[in-house]
Amino acid sequence: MRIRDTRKLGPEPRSSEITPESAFREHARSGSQTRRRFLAGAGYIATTAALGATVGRGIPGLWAPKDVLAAETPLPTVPSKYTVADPQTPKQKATHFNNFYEFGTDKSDPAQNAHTLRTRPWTVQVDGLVKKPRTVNIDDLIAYRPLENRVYRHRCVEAWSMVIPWDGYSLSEFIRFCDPLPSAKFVQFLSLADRTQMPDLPGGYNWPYSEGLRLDEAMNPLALLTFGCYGSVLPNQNGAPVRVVTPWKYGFKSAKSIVHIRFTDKQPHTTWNDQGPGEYGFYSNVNPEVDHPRWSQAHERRIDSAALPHSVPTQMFNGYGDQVASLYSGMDLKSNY
Ligand SMILES: Nc1nc2c(c(=O)[nH]1)N[C@H]1C(S)=C(S)[C@@H](COP(=O)(O)O)O[C@H]1N2
Ligand SMILES: [Mo]
Repeated sequence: MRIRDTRKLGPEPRSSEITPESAFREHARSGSQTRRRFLAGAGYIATTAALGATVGRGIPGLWAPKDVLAAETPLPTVPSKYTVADPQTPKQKATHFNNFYEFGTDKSDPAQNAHTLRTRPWTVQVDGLVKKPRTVNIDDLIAYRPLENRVYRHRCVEAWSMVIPWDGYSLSEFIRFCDPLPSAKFVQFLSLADRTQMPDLPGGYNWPYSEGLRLDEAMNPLALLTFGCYGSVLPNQNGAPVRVVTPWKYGFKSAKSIVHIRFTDKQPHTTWNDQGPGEYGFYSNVNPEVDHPRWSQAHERRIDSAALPHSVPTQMFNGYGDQVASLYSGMDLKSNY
């Protein structure tokens, strides 16, 4: 598959630069009018004076890293056609019942412990089968495209689910920018694994957390490169400062706190498949007809605005079949679980 971005990305950075700031700025500028207005309303000091003056420190006038460090920092978002009618999960629940094993294996651990994660400075390394390996600054990445507010169902393989408004843009947009070689067939996402920031990093796992997608899955518009939820920057426990969200797959496919994106020609290893190969496959599409060896996947416990979790039937591809089923035509989804 040839997926080079044909749109203008601004001048090529000098070979001495590793970060494509100029290219990201070019894009940030086109949307900057609306964003400045939004940010002014949100209490930001909007200034263009420094535009271009700093390198690798984000988009001046859009992002001040010291502000972004604060929890609850609002993100400028645009409405999205991607939404569902299901009642949303209140933010309090979505941010206090988490899986982020690097901060402990109980659902309440991440909210309690993830404050030790430092999300600035933060870079994402992009390499493997790409035309040009790069290291991208997180603030440039955030400003690269307008951030859509997308409400997705979120189904964990453990059979609980939520409905969460995420803020981000299609992963495909960034992959086009990365310009993978025609030989690239998969993309791997690696999370941060740093004992100094994750003192409870549990033993027995193959850190760093690794996940992956086939490149055509990653290019599906539903796959979201995610920087926020509920209109604000991601809380650390939800995978700050950047994660992936693939709503038709079980939640473990969506790696949190990503520091490295690698394009490969072979299926990358994935943490949960390493952990339990008979229980967690590479594809991990939500499928009510393929049970986990230890429990049924036919229903899920929906955690939403109701006082208590309630059972709802699980939908094939989590209800996103019209958008993703064609990716798997002719595939046996029972053996490719
Ligand atoms: N790095 C990392 N990413 C991760 C996990 C993890 O333990 N570590 N857990 C996964 C699982 S099992 C789920 S269900 C979702 C949970 O996301 P949430 O806490 O934002 O709901 O994150 C996924 N991404
Ligand atoms: Mo999960």
